[in-house]
Amino acid sequence: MVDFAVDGAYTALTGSRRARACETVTLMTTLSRRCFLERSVRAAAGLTIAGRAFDVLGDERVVGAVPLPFSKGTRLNDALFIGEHGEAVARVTGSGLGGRLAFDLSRLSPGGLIVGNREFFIRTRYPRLLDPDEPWRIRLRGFERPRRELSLHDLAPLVRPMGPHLIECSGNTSWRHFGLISTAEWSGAPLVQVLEQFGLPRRAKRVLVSGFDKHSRRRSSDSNAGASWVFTLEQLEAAGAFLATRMNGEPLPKDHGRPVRLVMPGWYGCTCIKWVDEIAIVEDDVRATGQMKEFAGRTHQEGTPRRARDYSPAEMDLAAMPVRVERWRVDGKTVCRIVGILWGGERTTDKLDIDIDGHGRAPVGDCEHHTNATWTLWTHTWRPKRPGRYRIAMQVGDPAIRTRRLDRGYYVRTVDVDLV
Ligand SMILES: Nc1nc2c(c(=O)[nH]1)N[C@H]1C(S)=C(S)[C@@H](COP(=O)(O)O)O[C@H]1N2
Ligand SMILES: [Mo]
Repeated sequence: MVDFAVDGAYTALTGSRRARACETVTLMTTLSRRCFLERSVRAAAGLTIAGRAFDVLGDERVVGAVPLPFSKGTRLNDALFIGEHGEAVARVTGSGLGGRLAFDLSRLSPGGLIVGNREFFIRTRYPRLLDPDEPWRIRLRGFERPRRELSLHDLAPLVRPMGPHLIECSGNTSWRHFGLISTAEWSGAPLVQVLEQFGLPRRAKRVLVSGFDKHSRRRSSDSNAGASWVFTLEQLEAAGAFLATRMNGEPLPKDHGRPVRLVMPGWYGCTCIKWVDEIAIVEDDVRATGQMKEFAGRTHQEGTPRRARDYSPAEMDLAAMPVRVERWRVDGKTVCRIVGILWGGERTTDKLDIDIDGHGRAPVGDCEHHTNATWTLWTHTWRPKRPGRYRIAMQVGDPAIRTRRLDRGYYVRTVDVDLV
């Protein structure tokens, strides 16, 4: 009974958010809700589930992907992240090159880890000069066969489900509450397969992928027109690059590249060219594109190399940040439940640490990291002793894992906590 009440309270407090989220974010399914209840009931009874003991009042745990909130407690309003005054989240601003939409990360829940098409972050909106009624053609350059272009019809037989993949803008900052990051389920055609099918020359090494990028205004305040990136065939193969035509079961929305975009799993969003209209086999010493140069700093290059071959892969390192700090009242005390994400990198870790206010690192309470393709939700229980402002920094305690952004404090967030 207690658990039912807890679940009820939890739903009541998050209900309105969820109702709003319903439209576009996949929410807890009936099945996972049922599991949630079952697990809550079993946990409350003090049972051991899957070999793990539950200290129900002291330490809330995640079972599988479903969180068990404090079994006897009331959820209060969340503590707010401060010092992130900038653009609003969850509201589209600007148009064309300056068009943006930040996803509201604080809404993530274990059952809602796929972002709907209308909420997925946007960096550059549909170019006004593009005519959606024109049949789409991808120009081919440098291919062996006399073929000059590809149509969507040519791609169709190669399109298949690609599963969930996360995209993060390399310029994802606190200015938009770090909301230039999202995950969707994609369908597309593996790029290397497309190249091979349509006459990839045997000696080909580098491939240029370009997207339509003519906007009525050539420059916006923080970006330049011209979207293209040069990859090696090995990079495309290793990352599992694909030409996406569908997102969350629907044709790509206009702002996300309709009718076709590149998804480069594990690489920053600036390589995920939208409105792909040209694929070219290029010389080994080809010059870097304007896009590569523009994003050199944000993709951790050394300086701004002039040749494409001098760019290192624009991969996202493993990173983590808090996305919500829930305040709960449990036994007359304030207990915080920090919910965060872990993403990027090439291998999973069981060594995620949290450092609150520089008081030293502690392992995160609950984090089961099974994939690098998409984000993982973690939670950490924290009992602040006094009200105040706290800096939350994440670290990975595995020297074999590169974490350039975490090392620099890029995703550190500060919260204001009131005690009750
Ligand atoms: N043609 C084109 N493709 C583009 C861009 C662009 O400006 N023009 N921006 C890139 C950047 S910087 C990012 S982060 C991703 C964002 O993809 P999204 O808007 O679908 O989230 O698209 C990439 N592809
Ligand atoms: Mo980006």
